[in-house]
Amino acid sequence: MEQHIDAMVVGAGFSGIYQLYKLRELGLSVKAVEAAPEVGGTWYWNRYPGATSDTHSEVFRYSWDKEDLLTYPWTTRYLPQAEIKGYLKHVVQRHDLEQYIQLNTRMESAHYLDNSWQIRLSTGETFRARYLITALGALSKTYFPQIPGLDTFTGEMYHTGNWPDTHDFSNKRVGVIGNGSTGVQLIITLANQAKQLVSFQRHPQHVVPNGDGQVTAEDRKRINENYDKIWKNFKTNISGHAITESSIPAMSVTAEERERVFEQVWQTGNGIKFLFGTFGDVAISEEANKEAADFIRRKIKHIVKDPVKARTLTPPGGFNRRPVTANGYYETFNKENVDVVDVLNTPMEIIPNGIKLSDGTVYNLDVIVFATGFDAVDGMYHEISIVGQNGRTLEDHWADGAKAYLATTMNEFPNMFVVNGPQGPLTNVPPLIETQVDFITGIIATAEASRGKMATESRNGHKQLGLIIEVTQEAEDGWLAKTNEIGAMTVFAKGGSWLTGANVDGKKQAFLYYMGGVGNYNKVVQAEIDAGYPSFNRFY
Ligand code: NA7
Repeated sequence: MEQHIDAMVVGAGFSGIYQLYKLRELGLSVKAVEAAPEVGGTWYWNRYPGATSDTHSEVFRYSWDKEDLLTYPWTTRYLPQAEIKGYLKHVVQRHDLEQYIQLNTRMESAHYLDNSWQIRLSTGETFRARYLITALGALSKTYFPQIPGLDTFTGEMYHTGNWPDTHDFSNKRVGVIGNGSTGVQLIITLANQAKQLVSFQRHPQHVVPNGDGQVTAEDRKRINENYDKIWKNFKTNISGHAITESSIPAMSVTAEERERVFEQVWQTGNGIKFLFGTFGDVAISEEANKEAADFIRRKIKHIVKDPVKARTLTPPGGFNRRPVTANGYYETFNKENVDVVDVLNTPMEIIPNGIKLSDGTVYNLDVIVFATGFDAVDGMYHEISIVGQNGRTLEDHWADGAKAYLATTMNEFPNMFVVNGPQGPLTNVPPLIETQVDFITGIIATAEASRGKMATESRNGHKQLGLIIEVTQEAEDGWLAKTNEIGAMTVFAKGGSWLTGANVDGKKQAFLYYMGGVGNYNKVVQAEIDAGYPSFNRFY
């Protein structure tokens, strides 16, 4: 038996929760489904030791509930995972949204049939919804590289993005594969718990301290008084972080001044500020970027006492990935129980009792942790069968790489929207989600308004389906072309990371992110709204 609703929201993390709230505000009948046993999304699954947001606490939250914004407590400059999950749970309770959320439930398929979406859930239930909004998270499909011998290991094996309820590392020998933002947080934390910790590192990263610390009552008062300015800055700057960005070219100042500026950010944090707040061209000029990378290389040499470890930890190339930021990473390798090995030049294989390098060295391990990241942005979508108009599958539509107009919607998938989809800006995510959810909700409101009008005009009481909205192929292609063009102008083009799909073996490489800055992205979104959604087809 099909159950009829106005809208289905898939996922109950930052995106799904706000989308549910907004559609309820429109007066629609909405159901949200969430695979996990709790709300939280990314912040439910990523609960490895040390998991922390690396965005300042004051902007790692929603801005739409002003009262909550000013009163909900936090105490540190960056939020630990449990606090973020707790915050999202609080928002759900505060706005009485629990009744619309079905936990432990996945959407298995969605098929656009007879002008609405037929949706099948893992529980066996089937729904019909006029609108389908997927809020699956950009970093939710864990990536497990096929390292030789993977299945032979007899010890414990975990992925950071799917962490177990219980674990105990005391007195254990732990191998960590991966040293991105996740691996770095994990290594710093586990080094204090494990008997021995070895980082099996392929490419070293540039890790900048984050300047974490307590937020005092005075700090909070100042933040509260400045919130309007803080959000305005987010909406108009490049990074979307609570930092002052620089427009000064790195080479326009003396070497001493460059050193002073880099040092000041190194002392106060963080990695995003190091990229955008030191000099205005670190993300676009190879020369400026090299200056930043050289500074970090000098820091590593100075901090890490063992010259072999220091050499292994030093990245030879550019500072051209999503910045990694955490306190005390390089210092961690001065501990006797912590080591790092280079698995790019001495490739590894997993053996029953640990990891063996190509030079014959064997590391006996009790635990291997995969901090190997995600099949980012579109990874989760390949697990669901989504069929749009004329039998067009999302797999086909994304055969040459995932794409969505303004990261929110695709041609031939009418009345379907994705939150935080491909080609959105690389930025602080919660406020971006608000922009996208507001945009999506605005489009739905337009369709609903016309439906109301049709219903009024209908004399014979026929059920009216209302307006169907679909982005044009031209608009989608145009946005993709712009994204690729801008991405190619940045240092990230050579970064070989999840931003371009380069981290996953066999994945099509293209910019999954719009690198033109969140301010410019917001302008394009606003222009679309102001012009009455000219990039959309409408039909009944
Ligand atoms: P990342 O940043 O994608 O990092 C994944 C790490 O895993 C990275 O160090 C990879 O090395 C390593 N990796 C992946 N495959 C392998 C194999 N086959 N062998 C050895 N090492 C491997 O994921 P994170 O979870 O850390 O962070 C994702 C985002 O979450 C982050 O940017 C923040 O926005 C929050 P590589 O450098 O590719 O050689």
